[in-house]
Amino acid sequence: MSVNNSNDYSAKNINVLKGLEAVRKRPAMYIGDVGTRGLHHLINEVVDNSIDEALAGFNDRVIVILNKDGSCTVEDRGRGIPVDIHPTEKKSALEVVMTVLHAGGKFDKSSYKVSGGLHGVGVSVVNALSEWLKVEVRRDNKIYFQEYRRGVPVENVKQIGTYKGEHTGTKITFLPDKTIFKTTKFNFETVAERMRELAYLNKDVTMILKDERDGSEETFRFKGGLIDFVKYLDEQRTPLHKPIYIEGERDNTPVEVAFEYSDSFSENVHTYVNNINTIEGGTHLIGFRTALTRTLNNYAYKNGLIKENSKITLTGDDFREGLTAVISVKVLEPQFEGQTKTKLGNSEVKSIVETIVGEKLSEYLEENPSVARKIIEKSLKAAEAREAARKARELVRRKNALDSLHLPGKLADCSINDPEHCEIYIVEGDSAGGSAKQGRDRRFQAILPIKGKILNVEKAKLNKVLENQEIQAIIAAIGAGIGEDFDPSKARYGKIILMTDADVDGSHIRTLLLTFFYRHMKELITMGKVYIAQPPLYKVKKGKEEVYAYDDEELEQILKRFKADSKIKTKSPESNEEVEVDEEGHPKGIVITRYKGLGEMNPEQLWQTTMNPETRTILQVNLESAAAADKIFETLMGDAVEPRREFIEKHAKYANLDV
Ligand code: 0RA
Repeated sequence: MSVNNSNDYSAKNINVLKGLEAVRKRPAMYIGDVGTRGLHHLINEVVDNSIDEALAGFNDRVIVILNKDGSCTVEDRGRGIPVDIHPTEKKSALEVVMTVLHAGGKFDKSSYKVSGGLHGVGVSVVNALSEWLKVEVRRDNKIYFQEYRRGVPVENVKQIGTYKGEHTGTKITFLPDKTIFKTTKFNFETVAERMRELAYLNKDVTMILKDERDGSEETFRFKGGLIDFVKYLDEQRTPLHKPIYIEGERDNTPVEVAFEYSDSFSENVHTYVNNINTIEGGTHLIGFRTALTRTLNNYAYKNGLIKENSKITLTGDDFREGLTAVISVKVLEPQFEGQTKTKLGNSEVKSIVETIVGEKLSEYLEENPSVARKIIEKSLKAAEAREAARKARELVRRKNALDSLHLPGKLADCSINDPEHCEIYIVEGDSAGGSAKQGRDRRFQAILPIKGKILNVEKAKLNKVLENQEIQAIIAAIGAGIGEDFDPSKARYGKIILMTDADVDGSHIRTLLLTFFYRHMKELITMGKVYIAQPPLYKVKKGKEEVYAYDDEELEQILKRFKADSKIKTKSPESNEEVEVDEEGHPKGIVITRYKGLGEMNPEQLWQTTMNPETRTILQVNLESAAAADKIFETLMGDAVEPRREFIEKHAKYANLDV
C-alpha cells in the first residue's frame, strides 16, 4: 500500500532536493565535521530522536546495532514516526521527517526537544549523508517502510507487513556515505559512551549496544539514574557520604540533581539540558551553585558550625572542592549560547533550579546532620587552603617587585643603557649613598644605598630572603631575577661594586652581601661581575698635598716620605686625628685623617679615592672568596655562639676576606 498519493514532483520536492544538497555540500555545518566525530554524530542524532520519544513518555528501550556491512541500526519502542499524509507537504509525514530539514521537531511542540548546537538537526541530515537509509515504522499494527539513496526516496512509503504485540516503534538503518566521511568505521566505545550517559540520564530506558562485527554487546540500564551516574563518576574517589538526590518541577521544567562530596579536591560537575551535555554550563548550573552555597552556609551558621565571630566565610569555591554532581533539566524551548552552543541561556531556569535545590537541600540537611557536618567540615578545610593559596599568590605577586620594571625608588640609576659599560655601587648607609650619588659619573654609575644589616636572619630560605626590602631592591636593580628564573645575561650592569665602611659593621654587611650573591646569584661571581670597592683608610695631608692610604702599610710609606724631619703626636683621641705639632703644640705640617666611614668623605673625595675608574682600586670577587664569605656567614649566623664570638675577635678586620 502506498501512503504517498502523489507521484509527481512538486515544487516542494525540488525544495527537498535543494535542502539535501545543501547538507551534502556543507556537511560540517550540520554535524560539525566529517571525521570520526561527525560520523558518530549520525548515530547520536537518531538515538537522540529515540530518547525524545522516551522523554515524551513513549519509549523504554533503544537498541543500536553496528552491522557487519558498516551500517548502523537504531531501533526504539517509541510511537513510530507518523506515516499519515502531511497536511501541507501532501505526502507521508514519514517521508517529510526523513527528507525535509528540521521537519522532525515540528510535529510535537509540547515535548522537550533539543535545539541549537549540533543536536536536533534532524534525521533528514543523517539520511542526506548516508549512501542508503532504510526506515521501518511500527504503528497501528502495521509495518511501514521507505528506503533512500543519499536522502532521495527510492519509492513511496509502503506497508510491508503487520505485527502482533503492543510495541510501536521506529527502526532506522543507514550506511554512512564514503564520499562524505573521511572514515566510516564506527567505534564501539564511542557509541557506548553516549549510550551509557543517556541510560544514566533516563533511568527508565534500557540502552543496548550490539556489535555484529565482533559479537560484543553491552546493555546499559541504571535504575538509580543520576545517583548511579554520580557513583560512576566518583568510582576512583572516596565519597564522604551517599549521593544526595533532588527532584522537582516548576513551570513545566523538571529538575533533577544528584551530588556527593569525595575526599578529592577537584570539582566534577556535569550538566544536561534535554539530555544534551551543556559543557559550557549556563543558567541551570548557576542556579544550582547559588542554592548550594546559600543553603550550606545558612545551615553552617544556624547550627554553629561556623562561629558567629569567626572571620571565615565559606564561598562558592569552598563548596565546590570535592564536589561531584550531575544536573539534568528539561526545558521546553531551550536557548543555547556560547562558543559551542552548549551553554543554557534561559534566564528563568536559574531561579527554578535555585528554588528547587534550595528547598530540598535544606530539608535534606535537617534530616541528615552527620552528612551536613561532613560537607561543612570539608568546605572549611577548603577555605583554609584557599587562604593559604592566597598568601602564596601574594608572595608571587610581590616577586613582581623584584623585576626591573619596578626599580627601587632609592636607586640612582645611570643614564646610559649598555650593561657592558655600566656599574652599580651598592653602598652602605644613606649618608655615604648621598655622597656617592653626588660624586659619581651619572652617565655610567648607578648608586643603590642600602640600610644597615641586610638580612640578619638565620640561614635564610629564599622566601625569607625575598621578604627583605634591601634584598628586593638589589634584585630589582640588577634586573636578572632570582631563584629559578635568575638569568645573569639580564643583569643591567657589568660591574656590581659593594662599597661598605671600613669598620666591623661594614665588613659584616659586606660579608652578608657576598653571601647573598654567592648563594643566590653565583653566576655573577663566576662571571667576574662582583667587586669590592676599596675606600682609603687614611688621608694624609701635608700643606696643600693630600694623599690617601688604603692600608696601614701604605700609610707608613707615606708618612715616611712626609715626615722626614717632623714629629707626630696625637692631638685628640676623640677626633682620631694625629697632628704634627710644633714646640707650642700648634698644628703644622702633616695631617692624618682616619676614615671610620664612607660618610666622612665628601663627594669629591669619594669620587677621587674610590669611584673614579682612572684612580680607584676595586677588587674582583672570586668564587673562593665568596665561598669564604659564605662560611663566615654560617659561622656568624649559625646557632653556635662560641665560634661566632671567636670569629669576631679573630677577624675584626676580616683578613681572610682578603679578595
Ligand atoms: C515526528 C513526530 C513524532 C515522532 C517522531 C517524529 C519520531 C522520530 C524518530 C526518530 C527515531 N525514532 C523516532 N521516533 C519518533 C511524534 C509522533 C506522534 O505524535 O505520534
